[in-house]
Amino acid sequence: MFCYQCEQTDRSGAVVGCAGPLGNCGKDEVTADLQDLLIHAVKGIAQYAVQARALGAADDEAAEFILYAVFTTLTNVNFNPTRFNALLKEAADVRDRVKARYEEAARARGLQPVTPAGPAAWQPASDMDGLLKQASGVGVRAGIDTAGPDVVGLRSLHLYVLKGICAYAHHAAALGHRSAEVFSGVEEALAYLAGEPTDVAELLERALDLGRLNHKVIELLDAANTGTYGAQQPTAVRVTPVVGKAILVSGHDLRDLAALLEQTEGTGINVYTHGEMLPAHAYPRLKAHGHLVGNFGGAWQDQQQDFAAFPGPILMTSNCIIEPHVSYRRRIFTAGPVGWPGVRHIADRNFAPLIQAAKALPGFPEDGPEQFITVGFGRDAVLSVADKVVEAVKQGAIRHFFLIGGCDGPTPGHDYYTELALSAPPDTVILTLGCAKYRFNKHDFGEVAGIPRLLDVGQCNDSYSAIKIALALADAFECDVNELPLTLALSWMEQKAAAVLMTLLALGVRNIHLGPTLPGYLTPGLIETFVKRFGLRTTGRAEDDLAAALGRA
Ligand code: FSO
Ligand code: SF4
Repeated sequence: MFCYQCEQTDRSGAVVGCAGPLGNCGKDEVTADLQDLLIHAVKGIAQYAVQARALGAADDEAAEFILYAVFTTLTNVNFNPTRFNALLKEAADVRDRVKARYEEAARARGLQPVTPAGPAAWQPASDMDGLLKQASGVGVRAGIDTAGPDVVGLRSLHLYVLKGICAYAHHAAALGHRSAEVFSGVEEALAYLAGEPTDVAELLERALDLGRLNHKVIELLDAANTGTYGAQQPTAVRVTPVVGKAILVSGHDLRDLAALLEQTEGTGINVYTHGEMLPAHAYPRLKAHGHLVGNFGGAWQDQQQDFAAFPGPILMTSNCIIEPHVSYRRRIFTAGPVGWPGVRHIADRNFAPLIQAAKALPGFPEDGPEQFITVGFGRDAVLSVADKVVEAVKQGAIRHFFLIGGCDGPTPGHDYYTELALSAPPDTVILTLGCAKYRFNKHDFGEVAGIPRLLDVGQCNDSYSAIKIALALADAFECDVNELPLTLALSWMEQKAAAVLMTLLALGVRNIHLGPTLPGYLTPGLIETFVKRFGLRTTGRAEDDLAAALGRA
């Protein structure tokens, strides 16, 4: 096992990375190795898919399988080796189907089909020992001795950005929003990696291309979410319990939540959001369900205490899952790409077992004290007051904007984001998104120039909205986005954030504060390149970064 895809990675040895038997997230070495092999297998599908698509014989079901399979390998998504064993067999079948379609299309045009080398030729070993042997040669560090650390670092960056893209595109596809351009971009990027590229400059340019592709993907996801459930509206969300039976829903998948809300309608069971599901309260067609009563707990890393204290079943619709504690192991369920050995999985959005569990569990015996936070400042809500904001900046009432968000994590360095938000002066506005918001979203920031100082844009999946807001402000001030009085402080914990980072860099956004540490797969040489070319910097001391930001404004 070797894995360095997330911010939690092991930094205690000479080489940064989790090397087993257990990663810091709890991923065991069998699961990690099977995930590596699954990535190898989907590269093989992609090699044939690129050829098939070029001949007009695209297999979009295969493309969706790729999104799903890659999503299962993201940090804190799926820890179940049995699922990976099955996915590997399915990947080989999908590859054979795409290959057959391609060869038939080629022959129909009088062409001799090509046989790509590398992952396309992979055949799954018949037993676990054989699969693990196969996995040992295909991990992210394969080729490090010959290609060198910078090449391997950039290939890793490429893969992880692609993982983020696949996760976002999977969520969009779940709501029926699919794009041939995205499918094709994902297939091409995987096929490119299958060829073990070695050109550093080309790898970097193509990573930026992936950032551009991700921009299209998050636009697609934004259209899927707002098109299906309406544009987010500022909404007060109760953060304390309501008496009665209860179900808690975590993760990012709005379609899963919507299905659960429909199935619990009229049952008397209250539904609560956890972690990244919080912004769901702001979507008109989700909040119309009166039994979506509130938000419970904090960010993903608090889930063991939050779930233990919750008196009903819990549904994880995407990352981040942590090893379920024995106190709630029998009442947590997974859906979609998520998995944990021994935890009941609901693959078809039939949540009857969850509803039955809710009825059998006590629920909350009484109401908690009334306490609310406000969410729902997606692009529509913020841009509807853009004139007011621009005027307030021109008159000096608003001095600076901070975008403080991303993916939270358990390491102590994440306190930086809390300190930065809490020490930002009263004439500043804080935009936030992702689970990093839980570091400060229950604090009362008050208002400035008639608008709330804390604007919750949504999930990390809503980064399209944040980008749209920044670009619209730049337009309104007739300046470049880098000339805005705006500081971006992002925590990148996992691969979706890596995708968003590349999107921002590809859009020309400079001087991003990234932390709390930089990705382990970026070598010192690559970091130097990122610093020089994009002004990328690590988060420093909050007070220094704050002073620098305000001095610049
Ligand atoms: Fe957080 Fe987890 Fe949204 Fe990430 S719950 S850490 S990028 O997976 O997803 O912000
Ligand atoms: Fe380590 Fe992160 Fe990989 Fe888990 S996902 S094994 S914590 S690098």
